[in-house]
Amino acid sequence: MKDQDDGSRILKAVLIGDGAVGKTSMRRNYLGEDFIEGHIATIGVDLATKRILFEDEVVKFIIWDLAGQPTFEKVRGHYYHGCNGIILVYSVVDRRSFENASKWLVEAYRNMGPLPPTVIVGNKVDLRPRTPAKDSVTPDEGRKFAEYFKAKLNVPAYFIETSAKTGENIQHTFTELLRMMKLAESGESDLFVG
Ligand code: G3D
Ligand code: MG
Repeated sequence: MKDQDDGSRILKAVLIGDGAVGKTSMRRNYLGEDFIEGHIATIGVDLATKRILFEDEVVKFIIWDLAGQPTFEKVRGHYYHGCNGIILVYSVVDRRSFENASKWLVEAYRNMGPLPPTVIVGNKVDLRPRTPAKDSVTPDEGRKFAEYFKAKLNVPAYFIETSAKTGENIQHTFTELLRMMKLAESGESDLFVG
């Protein structure tokens, strides 16, 4: 899709995952201070947009940030439409958010059909050393989930662990998603897990 003002390419991504896993923090860390933000309070949906320079091209990048409350599922469905990419976030120190990750993908699939490129993110890695092993999610578990999902739904998927607190791998997460979204748009999409 093209922007009507300046003809630049528009890429839309949606951030999904349980509440408090760090979706808003990741987006803010990635975009820095200089972005336009909107909030639809009634349904808890945030929207941020920024023009970025990616691979020598100005791209209007729109990030939808869907609230985690299951009650809003019907309304949320609307926001999946037309999305070019998904960032699914769980917290590596909240096993429940990892167990719910597949539910989020099922919801996305229900609303979009075949899924666009997806980055699966285990956030809050800075807290793992202080968390009992039984409560935390290992990189191996995350990677296996991403591999399973990629094979089952035939989706370009990439797995990464981040910290929105320290900034570890945040730029990389969004850059990888942009790269996959551009590839998918030009029909050259490959299937891989990082
Ligand atoms: P959400 O948008 O997914 O609901 P938020 O999550 O971005 O609002 O983050 C929820 C809480 O987790 C916030 O703490 C935020 O600061 C914290 N958080 C997010 N990412 C990280 C991370 O990588 N490491 C650590 N240590 N904390 C993180 P508060 O206290 O503001 O509720
Ligand atoms: Mg949020």
